[in-house]
Amino acid sequence: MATSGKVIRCRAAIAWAVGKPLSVEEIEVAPPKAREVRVKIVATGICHTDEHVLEGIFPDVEFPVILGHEGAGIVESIGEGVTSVKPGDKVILFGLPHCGECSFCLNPDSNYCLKSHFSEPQNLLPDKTSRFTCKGKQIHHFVWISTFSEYTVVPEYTLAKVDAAAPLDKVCVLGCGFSTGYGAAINTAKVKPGSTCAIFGLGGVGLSAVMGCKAAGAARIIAIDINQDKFAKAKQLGATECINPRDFKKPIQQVLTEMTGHGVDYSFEVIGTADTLIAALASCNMNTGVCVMIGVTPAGSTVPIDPFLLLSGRTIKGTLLGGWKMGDAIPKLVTSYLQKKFNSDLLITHTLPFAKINEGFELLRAGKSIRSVLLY
Ligand code: COD
Ligand code: ZN
Ligand code: ZN
Repeated sequence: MATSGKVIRCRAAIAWAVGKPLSVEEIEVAPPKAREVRVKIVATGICHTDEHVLEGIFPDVEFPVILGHEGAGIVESIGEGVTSVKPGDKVILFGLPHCGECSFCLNPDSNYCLKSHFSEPQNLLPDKTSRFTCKGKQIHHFVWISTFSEYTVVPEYTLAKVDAAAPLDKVCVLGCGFSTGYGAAINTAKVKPGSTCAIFGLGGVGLSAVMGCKAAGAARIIAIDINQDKFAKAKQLGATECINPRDFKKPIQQVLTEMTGHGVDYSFEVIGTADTLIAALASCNMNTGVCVMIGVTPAGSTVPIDPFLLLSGRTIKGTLLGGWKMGDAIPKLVTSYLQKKFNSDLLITHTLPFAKINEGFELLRAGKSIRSVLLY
């Protein structure tokens, strides 16, 4: 491409400090170095982790920074040694890398790559430099991928080529939110056909867990939220019952235990509070019940768990990005999307031009959007 090897000037949304709105400005994006790829972002979703950074509750982020970790685009140019993509390819980027070489990538049971943010802070690219500058100042990267920029530079192991027929404005949500909830049911819980599931929290990730439970053949899918406006969509996506904890005097775990006899087979916590995590654990049956924690409680908080809940066999486990090894999984998920095996489009309630990014964050904070997608 004509821009290959050159610095590109484009728009990006810069987070200058915690608590400040993002500021859309012109930046310079340097060409990719070895094993890096420069991508023209076409669409990006606004996800909670970006908001957590702006609230100052996501650890180890240096400012100023370009956020965004759910995006899809087209390869503009590649650095030396890149073999998996070429200019013109459609790609989805992901904030949980898949290097294919570390001990966890080589372990078939894990997707937590050691190139992940919690092992190796990702405010710069692997060679410890940034490709972004604005007004002469270096701008930091975020979880390697910084999708809130028209052009971004990422390590090769944070993207995957997808089918050229994929609509990028729709499949961008496979980069985080959809895959997190859907995979939690399929990979982490390994929901069995005929089973009973309970999903706590019906935001984009919780609704994706509903879709995953349905795809896995669950017979009963009980959806729980304090906002009953969420129930219609949950039913459309596969929930068989919807309940509001505020409609009951007794604790929700007791309600669920009575509804199911001995508790559900699988519960999913997709809110991120201590109380709902304890309720989700206590809602699953005492022998084989599995509680999957998707939501993250505020940094530094602890959750008191009665060990007796675990004694007879209940399990509690966490999941990051739904347990998918993203490099392998993303092309296959896109194929399933194109074959209409799931309808992630229903998560996208708002589509906005990139310049309205702060409006997208407002919709998220007010609970008015499931997912907003920004188009460049
Ligand atoms: N009981 C029942 N429902 C509740 C309660 C409660 N006490 N409190 C809130 N809710 C409902 C809300 O009404 C809302 O419908 C839902 O819970 C939460 O939805 P959203 O839209 O705020 O959230 P999601 O689905 O987009 O994301 C939820 C996460 C839990 C994934 C997120 O907040 C989080 O913790 N992210 C970090 C961890 C992670 O895996 N992230 C991946 C995505 S970035
Ligand atoms: Zn996310
Ligand atoms: Zn790895």
